[in-house]
Amino acid sequence: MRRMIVTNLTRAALGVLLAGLACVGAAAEPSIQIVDAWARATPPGVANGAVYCKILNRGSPDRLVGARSPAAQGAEIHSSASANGLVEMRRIEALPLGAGASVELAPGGTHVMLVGLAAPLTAGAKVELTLVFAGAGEIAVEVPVVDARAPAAAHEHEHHAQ
Ligand SMILES: [Cu+2]
Repeated sequence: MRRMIVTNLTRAALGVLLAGLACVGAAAEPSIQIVDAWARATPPGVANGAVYCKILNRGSPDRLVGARSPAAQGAEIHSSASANGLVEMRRIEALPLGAGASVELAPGGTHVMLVGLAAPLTAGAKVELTLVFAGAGEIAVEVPVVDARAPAAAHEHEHHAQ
């Protein structure tokens, strides 16, 4: 009987110790960091929006494999390439992130496309976005909406021919 109590106490102590270790682990710096995120403001009636950011990978090689946002029906990873003066976009399944790499999602290049916006993206508002990585898991970011029409004319033209 006495021996059983001791065992239980030991278990409890071990549990506290493990909980402490778990906390230390959670406080460690994440291997993936999202910085300088922004979304382009969209005029009324436009179905899609684009999000840009920098992804810093301080850990081992990883991949961005998906995204989602409550602001849109879907979120896709797109790459862009210029050919004969036209910017063409296509959906990619994954964006590789080498060890120690810094990858920039920028107008005219790779971006996260918000497909089927619930409402126009208004400058000054914020969009919640969750990026899904194969290794690092899910990372949520708050993305400020910025009015920046000029640099992305080609990109928007591709989506919304007028
Ligand atoms: Cu796109």
